Amino acid sequence: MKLNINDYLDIAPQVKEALKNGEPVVALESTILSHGMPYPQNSGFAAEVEKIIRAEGAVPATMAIINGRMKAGLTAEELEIMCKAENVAKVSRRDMPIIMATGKTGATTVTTTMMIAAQAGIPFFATGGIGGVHRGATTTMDISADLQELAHTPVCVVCAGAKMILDIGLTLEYLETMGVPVIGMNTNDFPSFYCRKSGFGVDYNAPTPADVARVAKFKWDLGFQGGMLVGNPVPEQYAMDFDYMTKQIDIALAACEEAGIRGKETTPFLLAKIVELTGGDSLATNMQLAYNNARVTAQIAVEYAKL
Ligand code: PSU
Ligand code: MN
Repeated sequence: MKLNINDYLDIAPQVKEALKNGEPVVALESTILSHGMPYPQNSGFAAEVEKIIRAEGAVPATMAIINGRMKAGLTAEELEIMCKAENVAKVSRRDMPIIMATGKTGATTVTTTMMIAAQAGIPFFATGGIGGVHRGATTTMDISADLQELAHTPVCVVCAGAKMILDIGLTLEYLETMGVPVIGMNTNDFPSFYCRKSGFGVDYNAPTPADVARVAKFKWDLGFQGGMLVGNPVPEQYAMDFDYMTKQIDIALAACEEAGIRGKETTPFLLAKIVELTGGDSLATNMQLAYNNARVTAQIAVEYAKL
């Protein structure tokens, strides 16, 4: 039986129109809303991100699973459902067929956002931070499915780096093994989410969004499989102190261990704990870096559409 993707996927009218005309579209995830930020701050955030993308001349497409159907582009009402996050699962690749078959609602991670973006034909995606190799992974084997997805799915993900809750060195090793280009947006250093540096280098320091678009074109024109990762540092005025954040993250990791948190609960637990420990300061930084990623991703998509 031939797949008719329309049996499973709803693309919002404005997104469909833009794709038909070869106009730039930017994919967004919903786990950052449902399991990454508190309500109601996430609600204002969701609206602002979409506004920033439109201001750059691109169309935003937030991904989710609603009542068992994949969505590329949400209405204001659907965004509110994801932000309120009542009975909203966190959906990774392994969860996707189950959530869909049982008609449930779930938020898409970087992994599942990439999957839907690829199905819809959207090559650029803005997020906050990606999942990666967790500290202590040598014994826990906790490696985010995001890294496998970057290896196989042709989407360019723009993030503010990876949080220090992860082992950034091992995360970059994994990406190298999987053949994923890691590009710095005007930086030689892969950023660490709250901070502009991590101490680990990137494969290429791209001076402008147009340079990222060119790498994407070469990679995909040549038929190389898989995605790309762009590390876009948080703007200087919103960056947090590296030593202070290192301390807070160590406290959060100890609390996670203490509470016996495992598996898919780990990342949401750590994110909420860090917001609590920093008295909300980290949330403000989280929002600003995501706005900055949305802006740059829209610029990359606009440049790519010209090539
Ligand atoms: N890291 C962040 N913020 C987030 C996430 C990660 O700084 O919101 C979310 C993303 O949706 C990412 C997911 O894809 O967590 C990774 O979860 P896990 O570590 O369980 O793979
Ligand atoms: Mn994990």
